[in-house]
Amino acid sequence: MRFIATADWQLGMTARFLDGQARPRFLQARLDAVRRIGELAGDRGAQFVVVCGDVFESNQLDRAIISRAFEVLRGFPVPVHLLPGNHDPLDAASLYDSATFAARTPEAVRVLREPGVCEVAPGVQLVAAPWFSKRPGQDLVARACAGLEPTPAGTIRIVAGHGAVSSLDPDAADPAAIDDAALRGLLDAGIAHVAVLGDRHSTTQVDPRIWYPGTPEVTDRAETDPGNVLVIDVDPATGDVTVEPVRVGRWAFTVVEQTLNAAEDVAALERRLAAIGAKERTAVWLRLSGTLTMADNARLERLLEEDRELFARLDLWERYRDLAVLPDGHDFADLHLGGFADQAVDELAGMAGAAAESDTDAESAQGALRLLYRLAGAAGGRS
Ligand SMILES: [Mn+2]
Repeated sequence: MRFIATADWQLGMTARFLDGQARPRFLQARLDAVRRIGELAGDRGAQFVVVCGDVFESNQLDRAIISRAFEVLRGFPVPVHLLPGNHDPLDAASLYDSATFAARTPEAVRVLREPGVCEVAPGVQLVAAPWFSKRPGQDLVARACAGLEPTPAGTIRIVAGHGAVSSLDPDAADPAAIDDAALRGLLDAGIAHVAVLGDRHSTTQVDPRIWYPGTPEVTDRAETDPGNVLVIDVDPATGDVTVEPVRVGRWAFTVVEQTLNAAEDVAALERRLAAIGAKERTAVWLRLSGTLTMADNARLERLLEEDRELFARLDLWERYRDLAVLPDGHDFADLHLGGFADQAVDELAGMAGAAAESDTDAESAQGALRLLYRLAGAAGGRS
């Protein structure tokens, strides 16, 4: 029995960090990824798709987002089961209870509203753990599984939940964390064959039978392996589980780190940016450090200005901006650090100027001066 597990579609996510022109493309890209999931389900003979929470970015969405999502889901060849997560919980303002949702729900769409077992195909059950508020205050997966007898022979059972597992949760005291040790125990006891979870946007194997599919299209630069769904096979005879991550995402969020101390470093950055493919679907955060002359900095500014029009985003990551610009004709004498430091600057300037360019002492002296300049806060007029 084959199905597709996915999660965290975050439809309607606005991505303010992208350039204005890129935002509508990104919104569309999330829907395109969903369309590819439907195609994949058809191509691979999956019986259904389960989306483990955060299908929508929030309960307060433009109606057009729901209509456009439905237009895509209407093309799905198999049922698609939507689990409400922390972004789209079944609370009083739930999008799943809105008039728009109710009026136009496509044939293929089923909302997993009830915690516990739900028959999705002959001999196939989901154990759903939907969210009813943003702060459930308890392990919803444990609650959904409570009191279940072992899976009857000939039946396949899949747990579908949302939230951080305790072994990967930085907030160990979070009462809503999913106790993955206990969940493993339930799988060992035959309560279910496999568990699929939303919330973590990077594809993650917690255990060979406990997985986060991750988001099918990247949402944040911190994600390590986004853009996948899972094609999962459960052997009805043996209960063996096989999981295959399949890429459906097309966008990339990238951090580019470069130290810039000379013209050739700017040229190297230029080559690195040129080598990135599909720039219109790539957002780049630059972490630049070093010290440039006015002329080299002007070259850098030109490069960024030109490339900015190609990328979905290309900008300095302000938190990691550590780039200084030397005024023209700067001889370091105006650092005015005082006392021994001034004396050290004089000595370094002498060393840097005296020897040939290839001389490693001169290079280290220049490096030390650039560092001093940067540390002294004389960074191109910024204070
Ligand atoms: Mn999410």
